[in-house]
Amino acid sequence: MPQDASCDSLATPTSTSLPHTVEVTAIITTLNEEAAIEACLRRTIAVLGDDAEVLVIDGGRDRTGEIVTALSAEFPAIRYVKNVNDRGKGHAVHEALARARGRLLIQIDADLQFLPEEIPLILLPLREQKADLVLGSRFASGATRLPGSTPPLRTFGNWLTSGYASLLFGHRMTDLLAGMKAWRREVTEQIRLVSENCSYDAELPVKTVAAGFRVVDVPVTTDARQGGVSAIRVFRDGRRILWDVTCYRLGLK
Ligand SMILES: Nc1nc2c(ncn2[C@@H]2O[C@H](COP(=O)(O)OP(=O)(O)OP(=O)(O)O)[C@@H](O)[C@H]2O)c(=O)[nH]1
Ligand SMILES: [Mg+2]
Repeated sequence: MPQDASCDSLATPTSTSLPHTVEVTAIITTLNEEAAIEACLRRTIAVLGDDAEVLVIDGGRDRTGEIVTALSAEFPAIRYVKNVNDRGKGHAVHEALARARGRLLIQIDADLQFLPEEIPLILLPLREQKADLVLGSRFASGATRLPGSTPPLRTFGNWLTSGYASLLFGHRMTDLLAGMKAWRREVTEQIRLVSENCSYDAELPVKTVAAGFRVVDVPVTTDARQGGVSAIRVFRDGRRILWDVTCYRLGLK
């Protein structure tokens, strides 16, 4: 499939707007993920089946685009979008939502910390109508954390933000910042996502809870990042996420 036109929209779309024509859309945002993206896509395609599309929204400057475009010739389900004025992971997800045609949506990080083989596990509660949004949790009972997957400082930051958001929104979430999550498209048709940076990971589940949808944690396996460099700065981003979660609660964002 040909590469999508580059996107550089002024008014960022924030919700799912196209009618759904496939069962599943997988959203993969990338910032210089040339080391992991091919394996991530092959492993994702292998578990999704035919009635699916995979959107890669790329804000980086490495060979990710080249690799994804070549793979899209082999797998027509893959669409590559060069996010020209990329403003962060949240912005990339907004651009994906404007293009997504799935009844169910999955967002999985490209760095293979979360395993594409476990995508069916997080889709199950949606398919069984037991949840509207599912978080692939590194910290729920039954989760497996492989060596290097959850360094202590990040684990503490995640524990703090997850606990704070759970208290504020009255619903226990064990891994607010899960890098693999899935939801019914009605969720992102209804809620309004505004954060263009890393706060997106918190904004989606808390606004989903606030809108009265069912949010469920499913224990998953996590591994260390496979190559590339993390975009996260623990103190800067931790503070930002705590502040933004407060703003979401107060209706300021
Ligand atoms: N388009 C785009 N993608 C991004 C940006 N920042 C991160 N990503 C992608 O979003 C996913 C999550 O980013 P990571 O840097 O792995 O963040 P994280 O998983 O929260 O942090 P680590 O635990 O350190 O890996 C990866 O696939 C990144 O390539 C960005 O600014 N723009
Ligand atoms: Mg990561």
